[in-house]
Amino acid sequence: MQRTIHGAVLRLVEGDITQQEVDAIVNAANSRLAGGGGVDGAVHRRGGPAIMEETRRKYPQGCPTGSAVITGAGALRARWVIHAVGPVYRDGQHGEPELLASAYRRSLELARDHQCRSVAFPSLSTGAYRYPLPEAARVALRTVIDFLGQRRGSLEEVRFVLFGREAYEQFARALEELLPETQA
Ligand code: AR6
Repeated sequence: MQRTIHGAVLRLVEGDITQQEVDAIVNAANSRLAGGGGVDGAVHRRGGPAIMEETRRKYPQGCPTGSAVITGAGALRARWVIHAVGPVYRDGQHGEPELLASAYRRSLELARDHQCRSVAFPSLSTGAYRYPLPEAARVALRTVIDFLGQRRGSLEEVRFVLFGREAYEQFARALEELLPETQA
């Protein structure tokens, strides 16, 4: 499924973020940038030790929740890895939507600032951090749509790589609500 926003493509695919051939992939990191499971585990396993070495060297203080940092991509097909830190979901009343939107926005800014034409995101915070998928999908898509609408810069494609059919369907439903096909 895809939509065009001010000439840029917003695309939803089902798949594995580490296999994407894009300028930058986004990692679902933690604020210590310490590595972990899920996307983070896959990124460091497939990308090799160079990514963690660079992360430790450049960002020894870690990265606050709602922000992101960038490194090279080691053995991955992408050129860059953007390590984004989404919020741990509690009840939705502790600033989670704002922090999640901010993690996406900062990642998009980093991609643009590094002249990326394409960037691929996983669904941040919806695994170990337990953000409910339908709500997370709405926040994620709205943030990307706003960004592409306002200040696209170099970006020609923003891709969401959803892990499994269910995640894909949730994102597809949210995108259809936000940008119905007839208006796209
Ligand atoms: N490609 C795309 N999506 C994936 C992949 C993959 N290879 N693997 C999992 N997902 P998570 P979080 C989906 O837990 O919730 C780590 O330990 C998954 O189904 O990776 O932001 C970090 O170190 C889910 O929908 O990230 C942090 O401590 C989504 O990606 C913490 O987990 C995000 O799941 C971050 O938690």
